[in-house]
Amino acid sequence: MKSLKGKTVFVTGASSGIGRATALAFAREGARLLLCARRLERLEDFRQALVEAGAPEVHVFALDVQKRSAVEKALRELSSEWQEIDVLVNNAGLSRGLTKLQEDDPQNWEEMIDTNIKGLLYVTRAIVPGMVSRERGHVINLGSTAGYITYANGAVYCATKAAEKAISQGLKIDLMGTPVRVTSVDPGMVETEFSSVRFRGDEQRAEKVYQNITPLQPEDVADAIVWAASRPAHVNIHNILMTSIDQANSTVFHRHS
Ligand code: NDP
Ligand code: 8X3
Repeated sequence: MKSLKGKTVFVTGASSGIGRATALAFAREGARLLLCARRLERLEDFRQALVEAGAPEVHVFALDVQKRSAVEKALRELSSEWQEIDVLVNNAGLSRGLTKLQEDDPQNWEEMIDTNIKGLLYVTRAIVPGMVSRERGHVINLGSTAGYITYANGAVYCATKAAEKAISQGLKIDLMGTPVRVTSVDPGMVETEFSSVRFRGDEQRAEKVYQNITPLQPEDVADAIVWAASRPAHVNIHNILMTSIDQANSTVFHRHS
């Protein structure tokens, strides 16, 4: 097992759900944490818990990964002690709506594509060259069961996660000959703010998603991410496809009566 103590881990979208749980899990391993999201106050409130859990240092900053020039500027202007990122977790992401494609609002598509695909690319492009030149690093992307099988009314969200799968595979190929690793962690349903964001704050509709079913918890996904990051340096975990016991794929669920 590779120790993560003192390693610098950058998690995008750490203000909620899987990103937040992942930051905490890396803190418990003694990693230094660099965290971003749009809601800076949430990250600031979270900082003390991370230090208490074991993170020797925590730096948080506001960033909207949809904005290319903001991503480039923020990462270029990081102070020297935060420049050498060992693990990048491209977690920031969202879904908007659950609607037939022909009836959907294109604004929903823009948000999902700009965040889940373009945002991931902007952050990766800014950080991976440094990993290559330092001859160490690991990129861990959040995929989904939605990237394997498209479900009804979710064409564009599923397309963004299929794109994440292709990008993770392509990045691995392009990094051949370097020691930089690439992993895609691909969960099924996880109980986070994801559905509340998808339904723009309609909590009743969001709660129904998780009714009569055991979803994954964000900590389950965080465990898998830390496991992938802590494999020996010569081991590259390509994918971790994971669901709760009540899910077979993105369309087959077992709901308790
Ligand atoms: P949450 O809504 O709980 O968390 C999403 C995080 O992403 C928040 O911290 C949010 O922060 C951040 N984020 C969203 N947009 C941006 C942006 N433009 N710039 C920076 N940060 C952003 O959802 P999850 O934890 O469930 O989702 C995390 C990832 O996991 C996503 O990529 C999602 O697609 C993926 N996933 C989720 C599954 C699920 O069932 N929940 C299953 C499979 C994959 P803020 O709003 O403060 O910017
Ligand atoms: C999130 C899981 O099934 O809600 O990627 O799309 S799902």
